Amino acid sequence: MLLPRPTHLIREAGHFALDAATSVCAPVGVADLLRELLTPATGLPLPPVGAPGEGVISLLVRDDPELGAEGYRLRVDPAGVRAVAAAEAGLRWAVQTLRQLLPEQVYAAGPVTGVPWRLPMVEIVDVPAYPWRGSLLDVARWCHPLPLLYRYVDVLAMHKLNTLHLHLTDDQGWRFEVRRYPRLTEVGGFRVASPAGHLRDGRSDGVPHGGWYRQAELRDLVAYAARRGVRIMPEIDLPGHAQAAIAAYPEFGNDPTRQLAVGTTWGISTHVLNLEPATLAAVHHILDEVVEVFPFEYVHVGGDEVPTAEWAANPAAVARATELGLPRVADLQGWWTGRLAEHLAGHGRRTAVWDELLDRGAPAGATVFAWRGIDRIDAARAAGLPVVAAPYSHTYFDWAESDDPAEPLAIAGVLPLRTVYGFQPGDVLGVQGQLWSEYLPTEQRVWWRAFPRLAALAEVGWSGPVPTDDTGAVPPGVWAEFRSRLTGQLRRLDRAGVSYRPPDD
Ligand code: TNX
Repeated sequence: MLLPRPTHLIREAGHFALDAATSVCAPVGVADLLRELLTPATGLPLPPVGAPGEGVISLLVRDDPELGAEGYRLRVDPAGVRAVAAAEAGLRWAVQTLRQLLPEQVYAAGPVTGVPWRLPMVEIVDVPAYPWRGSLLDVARWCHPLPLLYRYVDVLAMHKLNTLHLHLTDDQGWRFEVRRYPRLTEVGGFRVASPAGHLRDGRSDGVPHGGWYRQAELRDLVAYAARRGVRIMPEIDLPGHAQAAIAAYPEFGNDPTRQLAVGTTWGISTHVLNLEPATLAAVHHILDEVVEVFPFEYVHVGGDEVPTAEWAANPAAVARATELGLPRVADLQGWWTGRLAEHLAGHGRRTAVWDELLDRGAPAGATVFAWRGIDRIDAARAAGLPVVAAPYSHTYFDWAESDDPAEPLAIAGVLPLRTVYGFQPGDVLGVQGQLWSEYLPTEQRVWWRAFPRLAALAEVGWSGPVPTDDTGAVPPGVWAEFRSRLTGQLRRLDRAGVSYRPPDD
């Protein structure tokens, strides 16, 4: 019934029935969350009460070394509910578990009558396998509206996923308002056209697209997510995938006399930032505003797919490489990213980067997002760096789920649900599923590609990888057990009004 599967669960005979008299004893934020999640459908007021007792839902912070930062214990019996956790984060997950223990109608946005709001009698101890359980959403390729981002946060929290990685900038759009550089969004937020069909077809839709988020809007989203235990990691992708920024400020590029347009095709732009002190200072200013809006400890500065031809042709860049004693012009990327990491460290922040930095001198202590295959996970670990496992082979949900020609258009590749569920991340900080949005222009497409695969990855991240057979396949019994719980989870999504791709088997 529960997804992700809890570490220990004992089901006993009996129930606790919620009614108008049921009250809640919990830290204010946790009690508010419980009401926010249960009251709309149940209509129950769930008022606060000062002490635990008969008929009370108690959610309490108690020292408990076994539970770590996010674990919780939960007991439901006919007299009430008692959950404990070492921190409020664990209590928030306990709230999500309580919601899953109720009939699925609790996920409806409005009142549902005629449902017995009963919790089964259970004893649960639940501690996540990995501290980083993330989902990347690319809002640069298509500027998805804020209501989708709010729903996305809700659904991450339902799956005990604790991190939303917001990919805010790319060649085709800059979505983060920067007060000091308004053209980043005014110019960089809009493009004149997008590819029609697949990039390889070479057609353009001729339709302008654009948009961006105000800092105040993002702050509200961050606060909403925080109430649900979801942290938002911003990504400002630099110094490549930055054509939108160079279109806005040609002086950031390698030829300040050239006016580029915001990208209108997908792929890898050859245009990258220059490495001049003035541009570095501008990037520092941009990051200063990023950290004001996003309190999360990590800031992702990208670093994927950075072509170096423009640096090689730029005498200033070549001279800098020589002056720094760098053997290759490409190594300038490591040096430059190191300057960003230092700047972020000055703000008390940690730097996250894509795994390309491993080949170009990753900054000391940077957290590596390994995407170009499983071997990149090992490479990051060998370099002594913390790593989030995000390999395309198991976590690229922009890939189609099957090779059925009827699948909606996808970038490349096939990633079946079973492959995701069989993922063995190894000894890493955690896992993350990627929704690059080149081919996800609408909310419906986003959900189609996100679920059910994100549910499978959430379970890998929280419950730990499942045993696989010699061929790396998930054994039939293990699969069947997951599938039956997944069916229940998909009913919850139905009630929440979230669509998904029906599983094949
Ligand atoms: C590679 S993954 C990219 C993205 C694309 C993605 C499409 C990564 C760090 N860079 O720019 O959207 O492939 O699958």
